[in-house]
Parts: sequence; structure tokens; C-alpha cells
Amino acid sequence: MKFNIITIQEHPSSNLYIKENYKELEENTVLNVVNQTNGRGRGQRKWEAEPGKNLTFSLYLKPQINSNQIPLISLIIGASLYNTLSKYIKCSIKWPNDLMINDQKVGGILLESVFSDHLEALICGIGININQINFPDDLIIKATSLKKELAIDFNKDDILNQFLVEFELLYRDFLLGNNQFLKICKENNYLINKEVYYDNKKIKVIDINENGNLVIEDNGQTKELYYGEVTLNKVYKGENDER
Ligand code: BT5
Repeated sequence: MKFNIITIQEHPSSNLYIKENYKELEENTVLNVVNQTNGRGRGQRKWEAEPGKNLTFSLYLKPQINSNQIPLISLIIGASLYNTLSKYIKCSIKWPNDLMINDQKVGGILLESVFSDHLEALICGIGININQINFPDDLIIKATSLKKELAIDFNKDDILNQFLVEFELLYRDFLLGNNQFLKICKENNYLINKEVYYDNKKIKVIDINENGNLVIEDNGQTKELYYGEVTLNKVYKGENDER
């Protein structure tokens, strides 16, 4: 598996670039944007990145999988990010798409897909805060970066290359029908045993199951939450804590 890295200086969004150009790109292209000016999160949310300080890139994948397996790719990326960042610092995976250091977000994942009668493009956008130490007011308490935590400058290209090594291992393993990534997600589950809000109800997170769904306890009953079905936007601390 060869990842072909293309770096461009400036673009509104690496995901958007791939969406508009994937027909001309090779499968497994990595599009790395140095200054992403209008980064996107899920729904209408934005991904902020100070020019040149962070990694904002997207992978263009074309796996032969069913649409119900797509959320697993988010977990594979989460586990690969965990394997990359945990060499430097203690971190954990917040299902389904965030990387956390303590209680702050250091990375986010945005999957988008293009379907015709089959999956034409799976666009996996990844933002990792690397050398940014000042964040806008609305992010000060919820965002962190490697440099903010460790007070050292990181080489972004090194982190990208290390991520691709980790991702290749877990993605290949998955394409062979295995799920090494799941163990990593289960063992480093930021939400485990936490009470979170879902649908304005307080629920408790128990596990992540074989299908990559979040197992929760709601009023004494065990249930599963699917990717995309919910936004776990309040980790319960007895106060408002919107993402
Ligand atoms: C995500 O969305 O976390 C997915 C972020 C994906 C960003 C990458 S960068 C490369 C690629 N190209 C794109 O255009 N996007 C992808 P979500 O779970 O919806 O979280 C978004 C929320 O995270 C925002 O509403 C903010 O509260 C917060 N946020 C924004 N920028 C952040 C940052 N740099 N660090 C931590 N949190 C941030």
C-alpha cells in the first residue's frame, strides 16, 4: 500500500479538495493542506487551525466495504492516531471521532463518502493540533495541542508519516477481515464509565462493541448507539460543556 502525499499551501478544506478532485487522484492519496482556511467539522461545525501550525489532511480511500462498515474506518483512524500520539503523551479516543488529552480535544476526524452504486470515494479528514498554543476564545478550554502540553516544537511531517505507518497496519489488518483497531479503541476509550448526555438524558457509557457501536446503560437498560446517530456533546461534569 503506497500513500502518495500531496502537500498544498492553502485551501479552504482538504476534504473539499478531495471531493472535487478524487476522479483525478490515485486511491490512497493523502492531501495535506498547510493553511486550511475553512476547515469543517461534522454538520455545520468548523475546524479551526492557525496557519502552518497543525496537521490538516485527508486520505482518499476506496475500500470495498459496505456502507455500514464506514464508521469502522473512523475507529481505525482513531486507533492509528492513538498509536501515533501515545508515543509522546497519554491520550485517549473519544468515540466516534475525537482524540483527547486529559479532557481536551487534540484531534478530530471527519468522514465523508461519495456513492454511486458502490463506494466511489471515502474521504477521511483528519485535524491534529501540533504546534498551535493559542486558541480562539471558544476553544481555549476545550482544545489542546502537542506543543501546548509538552512545550516542544514538533515536526509535522514526521507525525504525518508516523500516522501513515500506524494507519497502514490497522487498515490492512481490517481489509483482511480482522479488527486489531477495536482492542485499541476499547482499551483507550475516553468515555468508558462516564456519564454523558444523549438526547438530553444522562446515560452511562459501558463499552464499544464488535460493530464499533457505543454500548451504554440508559435507565438500567443496555443499549447501543450507532455512529452518526448522536452527538455526545456534553460530558457530564455538572456544568454545560458543549463542544
Ligand atoms: C471534528 O468535527 O472533530 C472533525 C474535524 C475534522 C477536521 C479535519 S482537518 C482536515 C479535514 N478537512 C476538513 O475540512 N476537515 C477535516 P466535530 O466532532 O464536529 O467537532 C467540531 C468542533 O470541535 C467544533 O465545533 C469546535 O468546538 C471544536 N474544534 C474546532 N477546531 C478545533 C481544534 N483545532 N481543536 C479542538 N477542537 C476544535
